Amino acid sequence: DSNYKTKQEQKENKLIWLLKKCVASFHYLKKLKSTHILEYPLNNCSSIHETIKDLSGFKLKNILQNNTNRKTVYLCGSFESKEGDAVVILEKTPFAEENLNTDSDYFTEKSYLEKVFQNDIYGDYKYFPTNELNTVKTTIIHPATEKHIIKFSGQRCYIVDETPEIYNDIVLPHLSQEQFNLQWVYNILEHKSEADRIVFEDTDPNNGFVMVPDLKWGGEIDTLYLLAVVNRRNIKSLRDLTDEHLPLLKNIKEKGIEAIKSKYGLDGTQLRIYLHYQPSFYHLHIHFCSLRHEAPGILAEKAHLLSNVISNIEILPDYYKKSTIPFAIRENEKLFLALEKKGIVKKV
Ligand code: M7G
Repeated sequence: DSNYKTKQEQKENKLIWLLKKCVASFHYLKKLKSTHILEYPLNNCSSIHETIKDLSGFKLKNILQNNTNRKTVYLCGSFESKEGDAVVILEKTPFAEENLNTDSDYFTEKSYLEKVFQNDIYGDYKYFPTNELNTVKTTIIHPATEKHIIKFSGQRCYIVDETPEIYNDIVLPHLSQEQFNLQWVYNILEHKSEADRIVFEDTDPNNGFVMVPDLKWGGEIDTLYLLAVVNRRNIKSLRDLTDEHLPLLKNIKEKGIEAIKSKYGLDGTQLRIYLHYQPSFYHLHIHFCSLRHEAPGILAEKAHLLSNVISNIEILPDYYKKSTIPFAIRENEKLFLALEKKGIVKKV
């Protein structure tokens, strides 16, 4: 009889334990949703990207930034009958050398000239090349989070000298609350998106990676921009790298260069290969860019050449755990507020 009773109690205890687990999981999911980790709707059916044909449904709210050097404008708005904000990026594309030949429509009557004025031997014209030669690279982010809107706003930047203490006490806890969703990265790794764009893949779980054209790349060789996304999911950024990752970093460098050489004919000496700190996306990835192209994010406060990274770790295995790594931050970012509260940065 007492044996039966203990068994009953055990069953009841197990049930209570299971119930408690369910409640905890529910609270955990709720918490994830309230942070920015689950920021996208789980149901993708309402995605603007399935149906959009033109920008007639775009309702412009404001211009986040107009970069005349890059001939790029960053717009914030929304789409008719779609929930949420959208960021639309319009970029006038560079000339592609492969289109500059005598057969191209630049030099036929399909493209036309409008004279503005003439003075002696000097003439000023507006030229209207055919549509094919005149594309505007367009990136649409929808639904866009507040963090996307901040990322593309032309705000004042500040340099923060991030010591390991600042990273561990302020930046890292902030990252677990606030970071961009990594679904697009996992979609690449799992061949759910951009599978037909893969330039190279090494499936090794530890040292492997997938190389794809970067979202920013318009496709001209002169502005070549590829991204190597590592298979491992536990490396957030440069900060996490130690000698344990040397085989991975060397593998990416060697095979990434080889892949670009064989597909695009561009030599390794013509590539700028680097990591960003801070990155926007905390899943390790390496940028491979044409040396001739001044891509966004190649400035000293953000880009770390892969060769330097490898060398620093070879000299000191935990170099990036111990060093102060400066980075630039916009004043409307939430992390800025956290750093400001601790007196680490101050608005000027
Ligand atoms: P980052 O160093 O984390 O941030 O780089 P950054 O945006 O400040 O440079 C992430 C890189 O991933 C950037 O170069 C983006 O252009 C690129 N990227 C972002 N998304 C959302 C995608 C995507 O969906 N597909 C591809 N192929 N590249 C992306």
